[in-house]
Amino acid sequence: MDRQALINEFLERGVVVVPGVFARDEVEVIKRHFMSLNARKIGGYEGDNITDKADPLAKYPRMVHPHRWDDLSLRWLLDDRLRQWTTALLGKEPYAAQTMFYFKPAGARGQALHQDQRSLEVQPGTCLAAWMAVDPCDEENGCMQVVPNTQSLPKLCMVDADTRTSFSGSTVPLADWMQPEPVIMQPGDVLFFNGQVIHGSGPNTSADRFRRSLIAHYVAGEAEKVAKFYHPLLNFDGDEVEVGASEHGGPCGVWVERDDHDVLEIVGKGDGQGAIQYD
Ligand SMILES: O=C(O)CCC(=O)C(=O)O
Repeated sequence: MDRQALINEFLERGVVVVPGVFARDEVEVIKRHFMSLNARKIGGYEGDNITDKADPLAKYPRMVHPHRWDDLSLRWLLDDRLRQWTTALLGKEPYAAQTMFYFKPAGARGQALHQDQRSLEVQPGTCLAAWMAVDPCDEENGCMQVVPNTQSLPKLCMVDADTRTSFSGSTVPLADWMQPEPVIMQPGDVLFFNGQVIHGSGPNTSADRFRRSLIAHYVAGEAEKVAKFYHPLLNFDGDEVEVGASEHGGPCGVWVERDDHDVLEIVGKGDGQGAIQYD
């Protein structure tokens, strides 16, 4: 594996897959651990409001912030391999903000395209996701979809998502020059992408395959504020780090057509008005 080539890829495209960060037997232990928690109805996130009992996600709700009560999740979040990779990609050791586990069983909806910075609201700087495949992921079982080269975009204004294919209710529109790419991964591979990168996933259309993933979000070490939902941040030694609470909202970008080409216009707070070229 050419480490520097992977770092360069991240710097150029805002996204990179590092193969085999975790070994297959480690991932197997993680998989069994979360399946056992789910079987005991421990840790399912209720904030997604999935009330239809026939929805596959009702039986397998994602977990949000399990590192706050689950030692395995905490150890994974602060694992030295993730410390090394996140530090190499960001140029400075970040703080840990979040873990999530997605089960995504057969028939489950995906998550519409979005930017994580919209949720974490890191200031200054941005966040970095480390998304580990627990199962082989491909288009059939709803692998991740990313839009490379969107790492420098500002936050985009959200619109309603199609909730027949997405469990989350909002999404970001794409410019005419953007094309989501499927990310094919094997268990133990980690996809890294920064907080502005547009990403999401489609439904799991397989007959019987899960598409499980363990996800961490980190924030760049110079951050002074992060949305309250992600407090407390941790450093890689597991100590809590004090930062301020950022607010949601503020100016955001919408695509407008100019000379047959989509460009971004920033709307929102009065002083943020005006068209900016972000292509
Ligand atoms: O795993 C997925 O399907 C989507 C995950 C995601 O978008 C995220 O972690 O921000």
